[in-house]
Amino acid sequence: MANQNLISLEQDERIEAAAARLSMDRREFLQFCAALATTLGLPQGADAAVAEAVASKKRPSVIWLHFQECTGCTESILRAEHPTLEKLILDVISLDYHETLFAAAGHQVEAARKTAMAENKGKYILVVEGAIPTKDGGVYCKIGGKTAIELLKECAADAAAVIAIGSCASWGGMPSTIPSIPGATSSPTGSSGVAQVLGKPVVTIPGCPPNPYNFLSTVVHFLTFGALPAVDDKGRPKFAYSRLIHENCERRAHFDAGRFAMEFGDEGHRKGHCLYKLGCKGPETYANCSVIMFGDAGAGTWPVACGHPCIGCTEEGVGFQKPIHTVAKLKNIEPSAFLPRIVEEKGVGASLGSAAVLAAVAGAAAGAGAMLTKNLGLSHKAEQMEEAKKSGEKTEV
Ligand code: FSX
Ligand code: SF4
Ligand code: F3S
Repeated sequence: MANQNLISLEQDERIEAAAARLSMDRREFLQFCAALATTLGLPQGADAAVAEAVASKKRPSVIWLHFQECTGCTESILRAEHPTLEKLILDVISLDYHETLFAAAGHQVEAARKTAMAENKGKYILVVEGAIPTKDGGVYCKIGGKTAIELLKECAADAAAVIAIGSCASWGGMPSTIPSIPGATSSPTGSSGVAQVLGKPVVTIPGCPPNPYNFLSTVVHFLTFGALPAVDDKGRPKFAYSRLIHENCERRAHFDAGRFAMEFGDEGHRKGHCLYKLGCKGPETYANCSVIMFGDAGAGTWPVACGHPCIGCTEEGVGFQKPIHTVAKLKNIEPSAFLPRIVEEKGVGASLGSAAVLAAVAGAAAGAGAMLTKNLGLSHKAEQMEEAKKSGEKTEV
């Protein structure tokens, strides 16, 4: 357990009630909150504040709009394999309007949105999923007779905070792709991001779909401190998007040693070598996929671990814009601060000496934090290895 304040909370009735709601025991609940605090990059001791906020603060009202998208953002939140994540998200927010999840339709659902907005004026969080079509007066996406532009502006006016979830809402994402036809300079419907349409910065959680854990952590930050987390120049929370995927990728040692998969299914691919030459955009994509995996679903559940190059889905100008097999631009070559080195094959790899020196000076604190959160996703692997050991199977890492 991380600290004395957190330990003392084990006997707290609020913690007991929150843990029961989430079908966890108290210790599991506190450990989960400690991991959330670590993901958020909070100093030691803040884990107790996070646990208290999650257990006892009034759930913020959330109005969730859908525009041009595939609903993958919502799906990724609701289909998180680890049931805790989905339950926790629905426990920490009061989802007062959500077109996909509402059983009601038509006027009833419009009335629910208006009621939630009026009752929580100035206090609700507006979450926007999907791009906003801006061509031809916005006629390409209308809900209840209003264009997406009108609805967005109306709902944003009295929101305490606006979060653009997914790459579509962040900058236009997939729908904003310019078709490769002569003379085309924009997408067919002029798909734009939330900030562009509102004309002011908003928090963005890009990814197609985004990692639900990053959404949860952002909301928990709001709940704990009454403010959204620090963001970069694209509105992305720094706790999740300040490192390149390549910095903490499990295949990084192969990159450093010059061992690459050259084709899908070749020997290098089968051996888990680096996917750079297959077009992996990890070296120019900022996101924490390689650290926290995806959706808290366990080891091996992020694109690169599955054997597919990262397509840069969180990065404007990369995802849906650069061809998948185009080799990525190397933004920096800092090696991982915490990943162990893979044993070298003699005579292979030229850059190990310099990589090792750089590794030694890389941020140890960030590495330690990342390691704790990474463990959230490693339970499955640990279980598998344990089972394999019991049955006498040989395991390869
Ligand atoms: Fe889909 Fe969301 Fe991609 Fe877009 O996620 S997963 S097309 S980011 O808006 O629904
Ligand atoms: Fe990992 Fe891709 Fe970087 Fe290779 S290029 S180390 S697969 S992020
Ligand atoms: Fe997207 Fe790449 Fe992560 S494709 S999910 S940013 S590994």
